[in-house]
Amino acid sequence: MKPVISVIMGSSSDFPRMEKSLGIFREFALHSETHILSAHRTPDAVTEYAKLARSRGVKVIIAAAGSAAALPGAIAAHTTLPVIGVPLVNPDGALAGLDSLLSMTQMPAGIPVAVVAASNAGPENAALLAIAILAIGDDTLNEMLVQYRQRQTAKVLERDRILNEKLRDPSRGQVF
Ligand code: AIR
Repeated sequence: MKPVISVIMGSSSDFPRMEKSLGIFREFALHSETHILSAHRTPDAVTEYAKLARSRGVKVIIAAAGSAAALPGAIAAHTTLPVIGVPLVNPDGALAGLDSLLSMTQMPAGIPVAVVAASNAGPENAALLAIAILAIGDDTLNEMLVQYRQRQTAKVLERDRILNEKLRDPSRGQVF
């Protein structure tokens, strides 16, 4: 089966955080492909990948990088596919993720990159946004997204119930 979603990351050091996206795709039974490609260290490979992705059947590209995170923009420059940037924190960096966030959100007019949260929520939200894009033309996938949100809502309401139960108990210890 051809992968419809692609997850590209700038370094193998990004993988532990991007694994979350892959887990979401497994949950939705979506076929994705994953590569390590760097806008600066492997510029020709990034260009080649971006140019061929659409003809290979890819529909959405997630591009994650830390520091001088040119990867989503470099990919977007060579494809009309939607590109979702995930700004990561480089633990060896000095700017705590502000560098990658600004790199991804300052694209020039004409070459858009959608950027998700600059936090631990980023990889999950990138996957969910990619799925939402695919779900525009796929009712089954959309139903799975609706159910994902329903489970999430139920979890929060359950936490609320537990919280209030504990708050009513004067002998309570730590609430959460
Ligand atoms: N990076 C790699 N090529 C260009 C950039 N901006 C990013 C990686 C990673 C960070 O630099 O995405 O988040 C540090 O990479 P490494 O390989 O030194 O651990």
